Amino acid sequence: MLLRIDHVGIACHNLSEKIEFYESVFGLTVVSREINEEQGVREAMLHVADGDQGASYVQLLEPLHPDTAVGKFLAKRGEGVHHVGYGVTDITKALAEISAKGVRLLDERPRHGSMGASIAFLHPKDIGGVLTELVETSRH
Ligand code: CMX
Ligand code: CO
Repeated sequence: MLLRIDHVGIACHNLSEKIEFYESVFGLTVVSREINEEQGVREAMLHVADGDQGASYVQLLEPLHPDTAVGKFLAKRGEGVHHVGYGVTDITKALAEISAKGVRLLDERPRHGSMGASIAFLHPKDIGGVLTELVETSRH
């Protein structure tokens, strides 16, 4: 069901500073910068690698407001890994299969994610404390 790790989402206070850090320490390149009002984030995707099943990225996330998913996470836990995003072929099918196994879906239907992808989140409390995102990219 899972094709690859699409991205690791990392919560930070200052997106520009964190981008510069990842560029200078790891030599990564920003391929997309977006504001996603629905998710409450200003974010950047930095390309890590290309594989048979698609590319993988680091997603840097800065909250738009304190009262957002990432804003609350930062206040509680500070900067660090926020979620893992896995690539899937058919997100609607994957959600139905995962839900049937008793895992709570935070999104019953896919939403709009970075670079035109369809995304949906699974409840961290049902995945051993890991906020988990499914990603169906717009191109395969
Ligand atoms: N990873 C693991 N656990 C998390 C978590 C995370 N990222 N965020 C919250 N939790 C835990 C909290 O620690 C808390 O646990 P305790 O009750 O044991 O303290 C519990 O979940 C509830 O947390 P909360 O602070 O009260 O927050 P909410 O319940 O309001 O929201 C969650 C938590 C996961 C439902 C919400 O953050 C959500 O819907 N996330 C999905 C959307 C999202 O994160 N969007 C931003 C990224 C967008 C993108 O990737 O494109
Ligand atoms: Co993500």
